[in-house]
Amino acid sequence: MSLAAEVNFDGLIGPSHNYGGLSDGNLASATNAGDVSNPREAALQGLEKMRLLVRAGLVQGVLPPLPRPNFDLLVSAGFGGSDAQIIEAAAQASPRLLKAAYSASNMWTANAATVSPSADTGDGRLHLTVANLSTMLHRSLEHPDTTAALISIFTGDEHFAVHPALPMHADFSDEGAANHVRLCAEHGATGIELFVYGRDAGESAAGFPARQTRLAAEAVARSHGLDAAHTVFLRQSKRAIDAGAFHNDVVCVGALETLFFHEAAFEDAPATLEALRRASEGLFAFKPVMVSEADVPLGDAIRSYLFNSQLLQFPDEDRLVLLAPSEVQDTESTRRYCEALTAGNGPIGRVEFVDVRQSMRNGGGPACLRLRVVMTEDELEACRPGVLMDEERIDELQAVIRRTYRDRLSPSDLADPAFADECRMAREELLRVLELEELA
Ligand code: SUG
Repeated sequence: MSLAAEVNFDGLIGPSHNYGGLSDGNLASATNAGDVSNPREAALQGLEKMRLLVRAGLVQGVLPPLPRPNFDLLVSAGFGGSDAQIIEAAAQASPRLLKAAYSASNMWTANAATVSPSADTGDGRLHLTVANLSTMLHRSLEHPDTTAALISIFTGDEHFAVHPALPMHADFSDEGAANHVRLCAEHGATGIELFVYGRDAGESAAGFPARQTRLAAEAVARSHGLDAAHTVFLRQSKRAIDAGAFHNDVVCVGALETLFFHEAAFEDAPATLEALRRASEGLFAFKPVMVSEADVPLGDAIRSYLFNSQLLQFPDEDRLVLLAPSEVQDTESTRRYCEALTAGNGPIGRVEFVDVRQSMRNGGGPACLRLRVVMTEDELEACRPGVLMDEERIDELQAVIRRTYRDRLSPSDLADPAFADECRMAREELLRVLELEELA
C-alpha cells in the first residue's frame, strides 16, 4: 500500500454566480430563483472553507471557474453576430437560455467527475470520468471545459486516466461523485466503491428527475477497472428524490470506514447495509451511522443539508470531523442530533460549522463544493502545483475576487454585454494565480 492523501478539489466560485432557478427537483434553487446573489461573497466564503482545511493540515486543491457565458450554447440556439449582439438578442428572446449560458454551476465539483484512486483500479492509475450532467441544460454545458481542466491539472497518462463524459443520452445520465462513495481502512489502501443510481436506463417515472442511471454507474466502474467484489450498486430511494434529494450526497456521506446516512436514503436500507458489509469483508470493519426519521425527519435533513457535509480525518484527531453547513445549527432537529452524535462514542467525534450560504441558496453545501481525489505522493508530484492551496495563494485569489467580482447580481444584469467582459477578465486573473493560463 502506498502513502496517500485525500485531496479536496473545491470549485472556485465564478463571477457569474446567480440564482437562476434552473434545477428542477432542487428545492433551494426553486425557492431562491430570481433573488439577487453576491458572487464576491460566495467566492470568498468558498475560499474560507478551503482555508479551514489548509489550517487543519489537509491537502486542498482548486478547480477553476469555466468560461461564461458559454457562447457555444447561444450560437447553437441560432444567435449570431458580435458577442454583444448575441447577448442582447438572447436576453430579449430567451432569458432562460442566457441564464443557462451564464450559470456558475461548475462550482459544485462533486459533480465534475467520478474518481477512483489508483489503489482500486485495474491498471494502478488514478481514473477520473467526467460527468455528462445531461439532465439539466445548464449543467450539460460543463463537461467539455471540465475535461480540458482535468487534463491540464492531472498531467500525463503515466499516472492519470481522464475519461471523457459518457454519451449525452438519458440512459447514460451521470452526475459524478455526488452519487459515489468510497470507503476504506486508510486512503491509500484498496477500498470499496459504492455507486448510487436513481433509475435504470429506459425507465421513467413521475416526480422529480432521477439524475443518475445504473447503466452510467456500471460504465464508469467498468472503465476504471474496478474489482467487482469491492464494487456495490445501490438504488437511491424514490422518496428521497421526491423530497428534494436530487443527488445521493444530500442524504449520505462516507469517509474511511464510516457511512453516515439517513434511513430513507436508499431504496432498501437493510440490503444496503448487508451489501456494504459483504464488500468490505477482509478490508476493514464497516461502521454505518444511520440517522432515523424519528431523530431527523427527511425534510429537515434536506432543508439543513446535514448530510451534505465533509467527513474528514484531521491529522491530530482520533475521530472524524463533520464539516457541516451553518444551516444545520438553524434547524432544531439537526442541531440536537449533532449534539448527541458527538457526545456518543461513534466514529464522528466533532461537528464544525462553515458558512457557505451563497452556495447553499442554490442547493450546494460543503460536500457539493468539493471533489475528493485520493492521491499518492507520486501523483501529487505529477499534478499541476498552482492548483494546490496554501494560505498565501488563498489570499492572492481573494484579492483578485475583491477587485474583480460584483457584490450584487440579479438575473436581469446578465443582459448587459459589458458583464461578459468582466467575467472574462476576472477568470483570466484567477487562471494566472493558478498557473493555468492555457485554459484562458
Ligand atoms: O445541480 N444547483 C446545483 C446544485 C448541485 C449540488 N451538488 C451536489 N449535491 N453534489 C444542481 O442542482 C442551481 C443553479 C440555478 O438554479 O441557478 C444548480 O445548478
